[in-house]
Parts: sequence; C-alpha cells; structure tokens
Amino acid sequence: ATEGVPSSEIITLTRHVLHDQMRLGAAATGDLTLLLTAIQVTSKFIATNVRKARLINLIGLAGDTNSTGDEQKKLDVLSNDIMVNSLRASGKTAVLVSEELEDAIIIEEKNRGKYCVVFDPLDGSSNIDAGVNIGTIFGIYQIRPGSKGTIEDVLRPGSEMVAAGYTMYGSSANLVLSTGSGVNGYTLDAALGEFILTHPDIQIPPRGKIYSFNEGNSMFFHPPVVEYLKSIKYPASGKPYSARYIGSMVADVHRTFLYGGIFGYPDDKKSKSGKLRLLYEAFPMAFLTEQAGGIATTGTQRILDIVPKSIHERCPVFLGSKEDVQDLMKFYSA
Ligand code: AHM
Ligand code: MG
Repeated sequence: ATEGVPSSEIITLTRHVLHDQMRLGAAATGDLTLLLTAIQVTSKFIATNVRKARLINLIGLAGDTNSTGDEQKKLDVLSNDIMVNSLRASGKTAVLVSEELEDAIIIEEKNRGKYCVVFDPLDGSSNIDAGVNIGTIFGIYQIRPGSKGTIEDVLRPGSEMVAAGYTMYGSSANLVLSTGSGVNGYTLDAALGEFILTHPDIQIPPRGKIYSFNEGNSMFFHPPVVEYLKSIKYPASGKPYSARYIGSMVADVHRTFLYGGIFGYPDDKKSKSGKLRLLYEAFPMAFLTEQAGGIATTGTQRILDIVPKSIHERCPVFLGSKEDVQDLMKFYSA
C-alpha cells in the first residue's frame, strides 16, 4: 500500500460476518447477521452516549431531573432500554435476559425470531463517573427446535451459544466477536459509523506476565487462590508478575486477550459463588476465551459446561492464557 493513500479494502463487521455465514451455506439465512446489526447499532448509540455522559447529565441516579425538569436516565438504564428496544425491533429475538431486568423478556409473537440474547448492557458501572473503560457484554443462543421461546432456551450451558462478544467503550469503541470460528476485533470508525476489522483472529498468548484480581478481597480468598498468587508474586526463579486491575471486566478481559496473563474473580469466604454473573458475563467471556485459545474455569470446572439454574446466578471466574490458568488449576487439584 502507498503511504497516506487510504486502502480500498475496508472490511466492516457486517461484511465479515456475512462472508462467514455464506461459507456455512444453506444453513445460514442471514438472520444472525441482522441480529448482529442490531447489536452494532446499540453499541454505537451507547458509545455516543458514554462520550456525552458528563455533558448531558447522564451520570447520577436514575430518576434525577435536570434543570428543565426532564427525567434523566442513568447511563446503564438508558443502555438497557436501547438494547431491549433494538433487539425486539430486529424481529430476530425470542428471549432477552438483561442484568438490569429481574425477569427475562419473552418477545411477543409478531416480533419473534429464533435467537435469545443475554446481555449486560453497561458493565463496570463503578467506573462510569471516572471516565474509565466500561463495556457491553452479550451472548446469543438459538431457541431449541420447536420452542416458541421460553426461559428454558437460555438455561443452557454456555457451550451451546452460537455467538458471543463485547463492546469496550474506551479511547475508541472496540467490538470483539466470535460466531464460533475464532475471535475477531473491530474498531468503530466514528467518521464512517462502521466497525472495521482491526484485530483479525485474536489468539491469547499461551503465557502472560500479568495477573488481574481484586486483591483487596485477599482476606476472604480460599487457599488455592492465596497460594497461586503467592507463587506468581514470589517466584522461586524469574520475575514476578505485574498487577493490572481496572475493575471493568470488559477492559480487564480485553487486555488479557491481547497481552496474555490471567484474570480472576474467585468465590471466597464472603461470596459463595463470586461476583460475576454466569449467563451474561462469565459465559460470553468464557466462549471468547476458548475461541481465542485460552482457558476459562471456575478453578475446578470448565465454565462453558455449567448448566444454569436461574438467569442471574453467579459463578467464580478464572480466564486467560492457557499456561497461566493451568498453573492456577494445579492449586485446586493439589
Ligand atoms: P457491575 O455489573 O455491577 O458493573 O459489576 C461487574 C464488575 C465487573 O466488570 C468487574 O470485573 C467486577 O465487577 C469488579 O468488581 P470489584 O469492584 O468487586 O473488583
Ligand atoms: Mg455487570
């Protein structure tokens, strides 16, 4: 390519997914592509609003009123509403589960499609007011054959998801997606309004040098985690690992995918199942991790094998570079 001359080969997310679906042949109807279009639009909308948040008073509690008396919606409530509306209007969904809503939404017949979407519309909310990275996480199931869309369609192991991804709202908006054949990263070109393929075929390095845990919870951690952390901080030989913890799962996982290392949110003496939600946090991230060549485990079990009993249940999470996660698992089997 000649320097300074824009490339005429721009691969947008839609083009890329469409191409992927066409490879699958007759089985592909284009429905997943359309559903992903709805998710992209939502991500663009949220990205814009995250950027404007401070200016238009979106920060603060839902229910606040601004100077002109209009109801202000908190950013995570707004993001949830945007996603629900857009997914319903796509005509491609049957069941929606959101972190923000206690009950699942069963889509009425006239708008019903064959996909179920589980999502956390704006994860990492404790970071919003400080302008630190936050994100949207989503996982997609297809309804079971013959089903009209019930909660049973989403109470299934993560290994049955057909796609999963997240959008990270940082210095740019990055959408990372897997439809089951590897992981690709796209960056929002704000001028074009399109997600452009910038990180094809993301592979997690087999070993990293970074660990990412909320060590403020150390006094509650169980022995395997305490011993593992000791082993990487006081190694018998070599250099100790670096600590990086943002407190936004999307950002911590994104860094782990690109640089390698291990991210963990364990269960502990205080939180019996940890903090992260199985359906719309652990499953999508575990799906992406495995697709990128890494491991995602509770310490004793593959996350994608868990069969959910309820839509908002939690689970312990360790994920990242294969060798690093294997090292941790040794402390659980010892
Ligand atoms: P949220 O859904 O209330 O935003 O909480 C989820 C977030 C994750 O993004 C992050 O990994 C974790 O909570 C951080 O928790 P902690 O502040 O306990 O370290
Ligand atoms: Mg969350």
